Amino acid sequence: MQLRASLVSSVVVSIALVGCATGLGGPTDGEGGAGGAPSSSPATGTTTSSSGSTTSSASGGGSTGEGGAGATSTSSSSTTSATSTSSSTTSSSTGSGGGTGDVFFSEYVEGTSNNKALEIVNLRATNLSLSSCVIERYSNGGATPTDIALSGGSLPPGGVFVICNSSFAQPGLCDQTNSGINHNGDDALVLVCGGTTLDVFGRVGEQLNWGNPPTSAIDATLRRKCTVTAGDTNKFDAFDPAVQWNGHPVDTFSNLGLYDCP
Ligand SMILES: [Ca+2]
Ligand SMILES: [Ca+2]
Ligand SMILES: [Ca+2]
Repeated sequence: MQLRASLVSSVVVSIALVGCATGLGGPTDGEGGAGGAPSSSPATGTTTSSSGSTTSSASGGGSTGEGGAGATSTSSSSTTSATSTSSSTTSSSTGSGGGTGDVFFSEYVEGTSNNKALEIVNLRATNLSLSSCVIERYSNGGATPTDIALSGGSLPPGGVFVICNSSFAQPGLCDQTNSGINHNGDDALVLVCGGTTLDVFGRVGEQLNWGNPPTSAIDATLRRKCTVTAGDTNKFDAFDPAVQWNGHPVDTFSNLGLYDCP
């Protein structure tokens, strides 16, 4: 399938893969490309177009970047401490979706133990300076946030950035780790870049495990619906994750670092 895919035009590949994306989705390729890369993945390590085609069964047009990001983040997997590698973000420069929206949370992981992560996508037409951004965590209905600064370089149009708890089970999927990524279902999370609120998960001031399984803020992985192209900028209105998110089983990591929308 790899060999064949590399010979077929990308248009045909995209169409074919869109068809199977919903059914099979990320599980095989997401994990193979990113999680499996450190030990043995011959397919996605170094090549460009063929690795893009291979991983695109999970991610469509943004695949080339994602493959690269998974491979590069291998280096960060050896340093599971508090900082990130900026190289992992620049490698996602060929991701798709740039210019079609804004910057927002594209995935939320509230897993077992310390398996907490957030994915941010840049759908702007311009680069995003990650150092201009913070995630504010309002714990347990509190009104005062704890700030988690993003580190790394520039997130290009269509690029995705993954920040995880420092003890996340698959650090190779993370562009940055920080012990402050420790939400457990009743904590509002706000993405602020350049002083502007770009997205809000949850409702500030309210302590609630928002939603219901499988689309719940607790014990689930949530991915933003493709109809969403900009964040929710209201911190204080009622929050129902089912409106803008799709739920997946707890500890699903297969789409971290990927953005599948057309
Ligand atoms: Ca909490
Ligand atoms: Ca809101
Ligand atoms: Ca994702």
